[in-house]
Amino acid sequence: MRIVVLTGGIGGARFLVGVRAYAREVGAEVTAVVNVGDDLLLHGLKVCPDLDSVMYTLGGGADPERGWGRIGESWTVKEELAAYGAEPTWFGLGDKDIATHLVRTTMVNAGYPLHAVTEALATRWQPGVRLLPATDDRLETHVVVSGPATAGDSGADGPDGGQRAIHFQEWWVRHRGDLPTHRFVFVGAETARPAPGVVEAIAAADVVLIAPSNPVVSIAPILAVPGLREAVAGGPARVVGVSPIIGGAPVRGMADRCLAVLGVECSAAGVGRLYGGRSAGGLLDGWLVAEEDAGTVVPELTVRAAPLRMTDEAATAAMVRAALELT
Ligand code: GDP
Ligand code: FO1
Ligand code: CA
Repeated sequence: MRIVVLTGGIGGARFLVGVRAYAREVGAEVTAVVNVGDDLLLHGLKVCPDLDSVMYTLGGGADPERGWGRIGESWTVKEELAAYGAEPTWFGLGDKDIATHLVRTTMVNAGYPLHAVTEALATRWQPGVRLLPATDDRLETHVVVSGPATAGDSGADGPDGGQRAIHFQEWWVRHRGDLPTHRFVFVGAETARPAPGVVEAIAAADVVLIAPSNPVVSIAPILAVPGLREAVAGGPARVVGVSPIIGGAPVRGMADRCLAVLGVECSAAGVGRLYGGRSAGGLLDGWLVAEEDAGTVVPELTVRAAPLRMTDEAATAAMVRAALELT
């Protein structure tokens, strides 16, 4: 059995721990197609937050509380950079984490495509599933905001007075999204190509799972890569999604704020409708919601309720089993 998972970072990484456990049980092979929209260049280093969250979490090196970066981290370089006033100081790179970015940046500068770099880094971490970036090309989530620009803000003032685009990380990490926000833009999406192996994995899959990741800034940037949405919607595999929203709220993070920008209701039904039923032109055959949201109805979609909190590997594996029973 072959399973493909579309995933972002922290939430998706936790989900993949359950998918891996389930796959070991039934002898399935798993390919994770990971969002690259969060990626950014800083201090000369290429940082890939979602790929790293997934790699560290599956490899046992992630800080379980933060969900990103390494466990047992130190921040000496970060403090030294701040002492030089080297911006941005609002995005902290841990000392251990920096080694990952140095290896990645060295390989990218030597001409290796991101999927090859990811494979090389994963050799150390042995995540137990195949990790593929959605694309090797530049695709960055930027956020169009307005409101007073503060010193050091990136993005130029747009023609419509005061609106400007800032990188998703600046929007989220520096401003916690507390700015008038107009839309999300996936810079580079028009010319990005699926990374080698992605379309093939989807075409060969028995099941495609959409992780309970942030639908707006984790899953949408994957589907924005030309050819990927069609590969999923038009592929042979059953497609099942898992709701990141329980009882009208995200379990953590800012998916509520992102959905509000799109004018999508922050609910299991709202996100189910956003992905849409495949027979109605959308993506999904099945939609797994929390027991709190039992009774959710999405046109043209089979909805099922199950415990949806990823408290540990066994709970998540049970969630995965419930999702696969929808296929
Ligand atoms: P990010 O890229 O680091 O933000 O991580 P993801 O986009 O992959 O996942 C973030 C999403 O995971 C959030 O919208 C959360 O609501 C969701 N999430 C986190 N923990 C759980 C959980 O235990 N159950 C469910 N259903 N969703 C969760
Ligand atoms: N999130 C923060 O809130 N503050 C940080 O300083 C920060 C640093 C950081 C460094 C490397 C990395 O891979 C992730 C980091 N994150 C930080 C988390 C990151 O913004 C999120 O994991 C995702 O991009 C959200 O989807
Ligand atoms: Ca993310």
